[in-house]
Parts: sequence; structure tokens; C-alpha cells
Amino acid sequence: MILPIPALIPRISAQPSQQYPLIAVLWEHAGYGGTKRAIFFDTSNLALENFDNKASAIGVYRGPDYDNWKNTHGGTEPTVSLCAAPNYGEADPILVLTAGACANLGIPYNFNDITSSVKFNARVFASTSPPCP
Ligand SMILES: [Ca+2]
Repeated sequence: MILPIPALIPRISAQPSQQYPLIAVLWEHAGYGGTKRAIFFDTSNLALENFDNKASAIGVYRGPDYDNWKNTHGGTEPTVSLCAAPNYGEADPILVLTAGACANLGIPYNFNDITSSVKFNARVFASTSPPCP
């Protein structure tokens, strides 16, 4: 009898060309409390992660491809966009952040409990929000 090889290959290996210049971690409560989700790639609907309209704090960390991505994009900082609509809808508010942390998305961004999708390095969202104080 031949035992099947367990399916231990992580989902990200299905995208060998995917780069990870940033990794975003969302927390349920301000001050980095409650449950959290690590986001590695574009996520069109946080409801599928049971995290729709929940994010109240965020950490945006340099990923393994941070330097390479920056070098191949003229030195610009990679970004992560928090979108109030699913599927990155531009009619609703969008918060564009670079690497850093924000303990309270409500102040100053007025972005508490409204994030529904997350997109990395979206050129269409040109302007970056000011740094979190
Ligand atoms: Ca929350």
C-alpha cells in the first residue's frame, strides 16, 4: 500500500512569481487587541476570513521581497491599501499605507471597523495617507 503524500504545500506556493514586499497584520481591536489576521497577498473579501469590518489596528511589516521590490520600482515604498468596499471598490474610502504601524485606525484615519478588502501596491490608489502618529 502506498500512502498518499500529505498536502502540506502552502497556498502561497501556487504563486511562485508572487513577491511579498509587505506583510500586513490586522487586529480586531485598537491597541493591537483581540483576534488578528496576517495578510500576505491581495484579499478581495475579508468576510471569507471572518474579518469583514473588524480591523481596528494594523502593523505593516517589511516582507522578504521588500528591498528587491523597492529596487525594481525606482526606490518607491511598497504600499498596502485598506478598502472599505469588497473587491477594492473605489467608490468607498481607501486608506493607503506604507511600512509602519497604527494602533488605532479610527484616529486619525476614521477607518475603524470598515475594512472589507486589502490590496498591495495598487497603482490606481496614487496618494499615500500621512503616517500614523
Ligand atoms: Ca474592530
